[in-house]
Amino acid sequence: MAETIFSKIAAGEVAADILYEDERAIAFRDVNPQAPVHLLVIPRKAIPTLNQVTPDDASLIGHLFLVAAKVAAQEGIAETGYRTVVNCNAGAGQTVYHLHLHVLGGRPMQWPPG
Ligand code: IU
Repeated sequence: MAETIFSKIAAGEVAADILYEDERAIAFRDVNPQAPVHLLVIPRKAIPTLNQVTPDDASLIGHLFLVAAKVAAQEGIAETGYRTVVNCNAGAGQTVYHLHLHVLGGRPMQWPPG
């Protein structure tokens, strides 16, 4: 599978502003934030998009959401509210083909998203 910038961050080969990491996931600040708080939660496992997630990944995907909630609380946005987003493929705006969960907060969110 093609290496991405996120697999390099996961391997420690590229620096990122990391807020949390464990054996399965890493959370770091997005370099081009779309909200006052904009974090990304990625699995260490290189999965290109949500379409390649299998039933064997179910626990991992749940873990990503637990990490998202943890870092949202750390950043002080848990109570006011935040949004989690997974863009799947180009039509949804995916640009990095390593599965990631966006965590956005610190401002009012609009619905529907653009
Ligand atoms: P997307 O869902 O694939 O569009 O999200 C990719 C995100 O990764 C996007 O918000 C970028 O700003 C962010 N990002 C990053 O944080 N660090 C990087 O080195 C690169 C992209 I390339």
